[in-house]
Amino acid sequence: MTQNCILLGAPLDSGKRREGCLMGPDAYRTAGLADALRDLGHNVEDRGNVSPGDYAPEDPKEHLYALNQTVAWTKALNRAAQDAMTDGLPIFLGGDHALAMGTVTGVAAHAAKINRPQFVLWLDAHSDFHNLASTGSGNLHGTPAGYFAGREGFAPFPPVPHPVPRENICMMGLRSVDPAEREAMQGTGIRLHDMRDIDENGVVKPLQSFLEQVSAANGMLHVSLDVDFLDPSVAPAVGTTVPGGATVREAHLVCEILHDSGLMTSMDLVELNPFLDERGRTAHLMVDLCASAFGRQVFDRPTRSFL
Ligand code: HAR
Ligand code: MN
Ligand code: MN
Ligand code: MN
Repeated sequence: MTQNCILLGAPLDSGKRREGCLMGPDAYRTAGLADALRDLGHNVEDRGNVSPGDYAPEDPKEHLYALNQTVAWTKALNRAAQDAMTDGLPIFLGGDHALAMGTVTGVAAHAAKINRPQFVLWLDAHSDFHNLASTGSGNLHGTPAGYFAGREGFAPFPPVPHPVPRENICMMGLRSVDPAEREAMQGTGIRLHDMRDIDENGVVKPLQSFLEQVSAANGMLHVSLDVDFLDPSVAPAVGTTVPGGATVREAHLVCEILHDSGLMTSMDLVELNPFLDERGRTAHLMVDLCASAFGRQVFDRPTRSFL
């Protein structure tokens, strides 16, 4: 299916202390993302970069790092996401994972407008399910899933009128989950697939099962791909490396199945830090994965062959 892909740069670098993710959008452009999607027959519009606008100076006594800046980004990205959803399939070029506070709440607001349920596939070493009280590091890129799932304890962030129901969230690749996050997710119905689960069962079965749920509900599906879903040996350009991640083929297979499902309606590419890359290899791998999610494959399979 031909998609109207809308590239939106989100050079947000405020979700943690180590800088460099602000270069992410340009690294994806340099690595040829737009042409890769066009070569697959899609329409591509690059809307340039979103800006957070003005925000108050940060309070040096504040435990939360760059709080005001991240609130400003959240508002701007929420608006940009709602706008883009009316025109096509947005691909948000991060930026660190704090951007998902804006992108996911924005796409979920759009889904509510058109009366469809929102689903989220979270591909990440981390669950990012803290709230502002539970984060030990004060790094807000550890909180977006908690925010869009509607956890309490997020003022001064905007309230979330359309939280993503926890039963509509699937996380794959987990291998770094803090005790407070584990407790907050326990018994909530979030589908949690850690790396052991993937070692034992592979990516296909858990993904298929989730996609069947999305399809049965006529849901919208947001896919949030964190670079650290992948093993750092193949994707070194990330600040928070956790060994034991997904292989190149596991990640491609997830993306290929996503394409065949025809269910994805929006996507984030996050946590790429080009300053840490080796001759662009991580940026190129992320572009290749995105291409798989938009139909690049050796031989065509019948659409929705997984169902
Ligand atoms: N859980 C840790 C914290 O809250 C680490 C969070 C790191 N998050 C990311 N994104 N790198 O997935 O500080
Ligand atoms: Mn196709
Ligand atoms: Mn993350
Ligand atoms: Mn992560």
